[in-house]
Amino acid sequence: MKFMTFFGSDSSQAMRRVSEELGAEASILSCRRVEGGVELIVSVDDSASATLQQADAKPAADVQRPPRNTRPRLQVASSQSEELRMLKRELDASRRTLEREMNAQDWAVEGVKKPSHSIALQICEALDIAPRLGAALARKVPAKESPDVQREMIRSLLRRQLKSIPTPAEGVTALVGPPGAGKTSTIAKIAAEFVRTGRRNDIALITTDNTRIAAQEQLRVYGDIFQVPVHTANSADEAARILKILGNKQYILLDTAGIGFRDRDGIDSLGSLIASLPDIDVLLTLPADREAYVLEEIIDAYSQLPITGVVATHLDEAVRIGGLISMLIKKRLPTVWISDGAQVPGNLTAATPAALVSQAFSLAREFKKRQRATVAPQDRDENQTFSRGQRV
Ligand SMILES: Nc1nc2c(ncn2[C@@H]2O[C@H](COP(=O)(O)OP(=O)(O)OP(=O)(O)O)[C@@H](O)[C@H]2O)c(=O)[nH]1
Ligand SMILES: [Mg+2]
Repeated sequence: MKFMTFFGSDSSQAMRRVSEELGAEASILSCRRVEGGVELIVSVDDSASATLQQADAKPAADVQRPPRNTRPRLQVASSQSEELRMLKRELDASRRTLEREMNAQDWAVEGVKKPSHSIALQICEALDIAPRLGAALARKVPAKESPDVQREMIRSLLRRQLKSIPTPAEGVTALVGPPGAGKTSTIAKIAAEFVRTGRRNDIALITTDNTRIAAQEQLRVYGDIFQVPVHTANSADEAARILKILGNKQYILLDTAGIGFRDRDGIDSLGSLIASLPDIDVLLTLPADREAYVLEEIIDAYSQLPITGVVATHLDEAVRIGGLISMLIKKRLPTVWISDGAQVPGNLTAATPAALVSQAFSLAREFKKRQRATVAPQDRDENQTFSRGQRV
């Protein structure tokens, strides 16, 4: 076991450095605020660190870097015992807890730096807005205003910073994103809406997902139900050929295989597929129930694709969506659709900044209520985040 120290200007940057250097499985032993930022100490398994060091120690010309998907990561190999896998799960859970705690620390620091803006900061914190964006918003809200006015100003600032674009209804749209994000369901919901509004003959579906046995079948079942044609393309050439044949269709939706943000090779080949097809609109499907730092990893990994907008899914399962909103603002990504349930047809609406912001406030209110209900009366004063928190 070896110990390594990482430094970042804030907790998110330090965490990102750890995951860039060591993959996702490093275990974080401690985190502390130091001058100019945050310091993380992580433990590294010796065998993995040795492999990494050997690769790095070779002269540049000799370095035979393994393919990206076989790059040694600090992963528990599948041959290792169930006990180790459980340990890994526990470490993952503590990593998530640590991230939340560091976020809280970041908020505390912002509060100390700008005590006069504490009401606006507390509102942003309750929404789960990323600390840096929260601090920037709070700076724009005059501290002398009443809490109600400050809340309305934050609402309106968020609405102004978020962007949405009209839902596409012609050309070709590909849905991309991590596994299980809701790409196929969203495509089925859009197709169902075309059928409901008498445009069955205007639409066709193509799936390029040949990674899972059931993936193509899933879209075919929807196609059968709605009587919408579904085509399968197993290569870029095949996709191009099918698109040509479907030239008479007004709108074509392209379903793609779910690719995790660490699978750089997978995203590279998806990028090549998209690049080989003419005039294609690419929407990134983002599950709103993931933490902001996970969403950021997904967005960054997919940024090599010409993403024009986002389909925000799993909104019904999100505890708060300040993280999603922060990432959409930070990465300047407009939203197109919002999916808030698994039901097909249904549970899909055109996204607007006002709807997202209003959802963010109502989720934050529910979250705060639940927090209050679970904190014993004698502990309420210690639960600073919510006992001092502003009404949202
Ligand atoms: N609660 C909820 N469930 C959803 C939503 N969208 C999709 N699902 C469910 O999430 C699961 C995965 O949805 P899919 O549409 O298959 O996701 P996908 O992105 O196509 O998945 P892969 O093809 O495996 O990458 C299914 O059980 C869906 O019913 C949503 O907005 N809310
Ligand atoms: Mg799918």
